[in-house]
Amino acid sequence: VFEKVPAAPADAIFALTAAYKADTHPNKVDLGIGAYRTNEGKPWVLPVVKKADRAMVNDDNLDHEYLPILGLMPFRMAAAKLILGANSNAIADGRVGAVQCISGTGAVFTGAQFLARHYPVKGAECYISKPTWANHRAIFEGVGIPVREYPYWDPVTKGLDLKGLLGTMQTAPAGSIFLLHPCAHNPTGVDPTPEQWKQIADVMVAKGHFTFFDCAYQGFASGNLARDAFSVRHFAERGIELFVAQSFSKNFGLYSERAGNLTIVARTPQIKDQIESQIAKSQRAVISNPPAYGSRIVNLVLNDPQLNREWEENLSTMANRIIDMRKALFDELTKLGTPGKWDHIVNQIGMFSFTGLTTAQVKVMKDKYHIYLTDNGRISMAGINTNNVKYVAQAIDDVVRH
Ligand code: PLP
Ligand code: TYF
Repeated sequence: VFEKVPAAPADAIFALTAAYKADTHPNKVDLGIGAYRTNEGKPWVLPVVKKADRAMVNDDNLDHEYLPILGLMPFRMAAAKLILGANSNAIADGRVGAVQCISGTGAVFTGAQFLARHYPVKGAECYISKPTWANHRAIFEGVGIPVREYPYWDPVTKGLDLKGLLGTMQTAPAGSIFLLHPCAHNPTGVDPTPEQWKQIADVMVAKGHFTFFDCAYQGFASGNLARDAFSVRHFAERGIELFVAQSFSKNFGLYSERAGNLTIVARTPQIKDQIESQIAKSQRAVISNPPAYGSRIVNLVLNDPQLNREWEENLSTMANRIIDMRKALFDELTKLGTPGKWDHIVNQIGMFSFTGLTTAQVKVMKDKYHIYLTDNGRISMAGINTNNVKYVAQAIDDVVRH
């Protein structure tokens, strides 16, 4: 019955990982998928996660019963507090909801599906940054919300196109949905400054747009949880209703455990309850109830002051290694006198750097040097280490000169 079904293209990022793994060249480098690596190029189980893991194994009170439909209650509350801050007025008012989801991807989907069913602005479209994480378009279109783009990356300055962004926000029909990255923008590594966030919030309020944050890198960007949450907290303090999708893949290194949360800041406690009840109804039909393992680890760490401190140290380890590698790559390019300006490598933030390399140059990086990065010139900084930074810089130098 399915012979007419056309084959879908493979996911570009996961295909890149597969190509890297299949490559037998001794100097190969994986700068593709956004996953943290140690200086030895290995995945890292955070020491604090190991500790929480051991505590769980020895806890005879834990079992494998189903979680509630909306997930593990203390995890949901801790996640909301993490992003909004312990002193959040919205939390004190009782108008913050939270839903445990299948990691950040599931949280974006859950929020998008709710909007598709209940957002009251007829024909509202979702604006995503140009460029953005490829899944954003797929998720919103998948639930039937048309997608448009707002300018974000300025190829000339290799920084933020604030004028373009604000201009599109101004001209978009009132009540549009805007998907924003609160920190460590994927793929560009370019974030608005606090002052720029205030300007963005001004326009969002003036136009009555709906704010949907997708936060996949809290603590991972700067090593500081509050600094990375500035945008979300600023919007919430101004009384803006919003959704925040939270992923614990990167900041806890829990990629495959799918620990995530959708935090909901509603206008009143009653509206919060209405939203949660509808999401519970939808969630029941998609996953019935979320998985326990990753959320239990996050919950243990967030609700224990000592473990929480250790987690922040682990976050600093990751953030600082990446910041060091930005500097190292920049220094090597400077030493080589590579044509062009490269300070964006150190100015960008988070997991990625948007190098400005063209698709043709990326192909040479792959074919000649066995260095794997996405076609848009994005490199995962976590793939760079003291052993390969010279090699990567020499390859960039070569492709830029030819
Ligand atoms: N949103 C952005 C911008 C991301 O970069 C990612 C992945 O890295 C995610 C969401 C979701 O990831 P996950 O589903 O693993 O939490
Ligand atoms: O952009 C990246 O590399 C990360 C990892 O479906 C990722 O965000 C990529 C694709 C995907 C899930 C995670």
